[in-house]
Amino acid sequence: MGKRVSLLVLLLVFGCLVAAPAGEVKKYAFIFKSTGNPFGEKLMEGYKTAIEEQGGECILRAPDLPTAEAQIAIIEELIAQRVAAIGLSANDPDALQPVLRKAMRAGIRIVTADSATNAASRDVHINQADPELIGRVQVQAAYEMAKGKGDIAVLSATSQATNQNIWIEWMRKELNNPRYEELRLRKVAYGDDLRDKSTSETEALLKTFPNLKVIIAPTTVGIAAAGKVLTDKDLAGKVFLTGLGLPSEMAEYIQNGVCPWMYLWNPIDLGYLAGYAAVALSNETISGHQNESLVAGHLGEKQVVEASDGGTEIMLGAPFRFDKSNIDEWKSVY
Ligand code: RAM
Repeated sequence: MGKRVSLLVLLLVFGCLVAAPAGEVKKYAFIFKSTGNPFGEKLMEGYKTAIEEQGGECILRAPDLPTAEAQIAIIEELIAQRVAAIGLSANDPDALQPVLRKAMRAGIRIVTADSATNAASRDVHINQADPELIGRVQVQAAYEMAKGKGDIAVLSATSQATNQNIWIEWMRKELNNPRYEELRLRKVAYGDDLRDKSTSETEALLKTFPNLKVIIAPTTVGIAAAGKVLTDKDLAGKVFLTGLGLPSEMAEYIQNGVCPWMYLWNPIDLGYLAGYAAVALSNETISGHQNESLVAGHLGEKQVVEASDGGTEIMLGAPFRFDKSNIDEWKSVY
């Protein structure tokens, strides 16, 4: 009896290993930058909805710390699990290339969302909004808040984050306009998308630059941490905060005047679009080339276009401005 059971188990295991049964449910993974980031959780929620809507199985992963090394280890595991596609928000544009090329050679399709890898390491990128616009509007907001002059600082995520670095490049280009002659960018600090580090970096900025007028935080983790520091120190109306924030985390700081306004896009839709791209790539409905179109569930039809790094991308939409007039409507959505 025991022998027969183990033979059966052996046969079943062997059967699974040699060939995936026809019609097997495909697995689609998403790897965010790190755990403990509500923006990443919303993004992955949207990805999961898209995958399950299309009959796939979804695997969601994120390392404890936002490093390329940690993401490499996860990608190795997913290659072994023979997933159909990997979606990811990359912690480094180039460091993941060898492991992502290995995944691609194994037939796994790669779609980046939020933070891209270089063009050679992906099939397509899902871009939240035009990076030039994202960078420029934040400087324009700081200018208005500072009434044209004074010290400003940026509180970013990690120093390797592709998305934040592109936005900061555009901030610098905007600052080159003579209009901003009296607005001085004193420092770009890195809170690594960790709440504690973002808090201590904000405190250090306030200490080092006592005349600081505005902090721009192009990361939802950074802006929420800075919002709390400025609120606790009673600095509303003295040091202003703007950047990219989740309405659910920032409503309090918009209401109390610490952050007069900020921007973001819908992270759930961003993940959802990535999920549709992952399935379409795996089913070969699209190959990730320019001019293809993708029907992305409730988001409708989207175009694959050329990206500024020579690869391709699909754009979600335009950044949205949140202030006292609309924050209540959005704080329960994301
Ligand atoms: C943080 C992450 C993410 C970024 C948002 C705006 O949550 O760094 O990558 O897109 O902020």
